[in-house]
Amino acid sequence: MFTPKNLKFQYKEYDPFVSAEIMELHYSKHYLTYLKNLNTAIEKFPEYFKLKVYEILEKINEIPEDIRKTVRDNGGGVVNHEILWETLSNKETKIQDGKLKKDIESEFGSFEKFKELFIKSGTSTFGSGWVWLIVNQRGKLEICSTANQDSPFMDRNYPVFGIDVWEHAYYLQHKNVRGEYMKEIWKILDWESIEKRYLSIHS
Ligand code: MN3
Repeated sequence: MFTPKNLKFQYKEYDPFVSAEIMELHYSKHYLTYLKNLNTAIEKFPEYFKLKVYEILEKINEIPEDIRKTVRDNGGGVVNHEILWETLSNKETKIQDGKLKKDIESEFGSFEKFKELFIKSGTSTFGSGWVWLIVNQRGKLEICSTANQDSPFMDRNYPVFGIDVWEHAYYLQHKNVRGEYMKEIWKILDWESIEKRYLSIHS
């Protein structure tokens, strides 16, 4: 069985950047449901419990057809949300000088430019999905979006961090104004954890 990863803070501690109501719903209803559905599907082929969920996603095309779609949607839902929980702080943060900042500046021109492109990409993603900073197969930083709960791991890209742009992530607080949500959640990105994720793929 795959077990849930805890949030780093209490629901109300993310307020006002992300409301307690949204955090609770997002974690306890959406995330835990993806996890439950994933476990139910994998129980039919329990040898996959030996892998990490992201390793299952990397070989999604080899997963028995019987459960492939369920694993794609729910396994993606699990991995994507766990990256989000890991990379969210509960207070306003700033990126520190380091390899990630340096590499973002050399790839996107400046950190501000990167932020602008990322928020724009999240705001304009059509329908439900995620926007990501990935390290692509050529080892380059890139902004991309994925539809539904598809995960960058399925394309053998490495997700450094991502923002959930499904309506369940913002609608109760920002209604249809997704750009406002993007700006608010951006403020509490935990750049220390994000840098750690970035450095871990180089080690
Ligand atoms: Mn979500």
